[in-house]
Amino acid sequence: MNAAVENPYWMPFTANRDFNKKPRVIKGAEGHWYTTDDGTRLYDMFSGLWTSGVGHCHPTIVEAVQQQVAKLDYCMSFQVTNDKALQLAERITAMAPDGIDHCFFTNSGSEAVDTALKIALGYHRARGEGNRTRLIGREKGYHGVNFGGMSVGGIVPNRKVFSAALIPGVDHIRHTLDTDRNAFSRGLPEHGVELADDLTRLCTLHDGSNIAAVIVEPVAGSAGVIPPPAGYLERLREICDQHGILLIFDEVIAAFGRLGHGFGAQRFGVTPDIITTAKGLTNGVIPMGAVLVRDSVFDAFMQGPDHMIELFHGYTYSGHPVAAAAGLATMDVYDEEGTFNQAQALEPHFEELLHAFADHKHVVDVRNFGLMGAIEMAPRDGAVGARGAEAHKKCFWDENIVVRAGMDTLQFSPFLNSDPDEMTQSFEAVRRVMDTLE
Ligand code: PXG
Repeated sequence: MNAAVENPYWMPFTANRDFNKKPRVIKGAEGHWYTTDDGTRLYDMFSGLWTSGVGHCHPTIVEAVQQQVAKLDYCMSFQVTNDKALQLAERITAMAPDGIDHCFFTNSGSEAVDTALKIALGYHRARGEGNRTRLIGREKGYHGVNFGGMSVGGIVPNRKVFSAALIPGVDHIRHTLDTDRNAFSRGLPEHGVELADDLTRLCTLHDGSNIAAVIVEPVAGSAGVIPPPAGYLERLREICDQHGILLIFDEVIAAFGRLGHGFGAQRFGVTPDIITTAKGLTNGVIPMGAVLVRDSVFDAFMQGPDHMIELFHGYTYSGHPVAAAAGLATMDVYDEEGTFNQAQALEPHFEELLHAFADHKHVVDVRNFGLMGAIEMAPRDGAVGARGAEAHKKCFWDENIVVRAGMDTLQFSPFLNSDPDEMTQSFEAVRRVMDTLE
């Protein structure tokens, strides 16, 4: 065993050796706070991992899970289903934009993305357009870590080692981060709608009739919160329509209140053909993802003999009853507590707190939309990411707050039902940390 790593747990997206020098272990949570193994309380500025919008261990969801696991712990998901999965599919398609009426369950966002890509390919083939095989992503996009999502994704370190195994026939449109023109924008940046026309370039190059689908996050999350330029998503929709290309919104982060609505599509007034989601679907309590599709997409598969499986795809745990029960309870909380309105009401305060960092000596950009926010710091000479990593550690150890650092960009995903004063105090703590950074 590597002497520096005695811990058998190989942690995901983690500097394992560094972590093991001084492990940070969380053993409890309630509302907006975590508790560590030494009893320290930590304020969570990231809502889990964009997951837990209504807070940790919400009693309504906890109780629903407890009851369900004692009643129906599992049931086969092929040719049979359970009552909770049916109810949840109804509930979230009712919440989805008009015309999006079918729901396929997965266990994560990565699986939702790979499922959506397969559905796009199957859709065109079922309609006699099997030549439409090309998939288009966007630079800086994050669509999970499975082969499809990694291939359409555009975050370089996630692709680098696996370059030879990326699926063929994938291309990318340009990202929309433009700090020269848009730094310190509040909400949607003014410049850059023309970047959507990069899709026209790819339609010219490959001929649009060969392209199956385009996948984008409405607001790029993992790459450091990159809201789309005003008018950009509308333009993408137009170009897709011109060429018969399916538009997929990856709403693993954007759905369920993060942008103040059930779905980001509703915030933007742009309806895609397919939506992928996860995270807030169960408030992070039990892993679950979903792919929502337009009627026309579903209908295209419904042909051939009735006894024949229409889509040869699915997971042992698709529509798991305990996950679905968590999802239903989460939807109850969203309705009963008016979570999406709470989130909208917090936006101005969150925006003020973030943009107050604009004058900080290390800060080169501040970006926000809905309850997604980022403070980008300049990298140190020859040590990209070091300043962000130090900020992350100091927030944790010195200020007892949990933030997320992607290289030198601090990211914030406040609870949808945050207490405004706690939000203020947590940003004061971030400033104290940033003031100590070289
Ligand atoms: N799509 C999007 C847009 C995501 O944000 C996934 C797909 C994959 O979901 P799963 O459930 O397979 O992890 C995500 C996940 C970050 C961060 O630092 C974000 C995610 C994962 C890890 C880190 O912002 N989002």
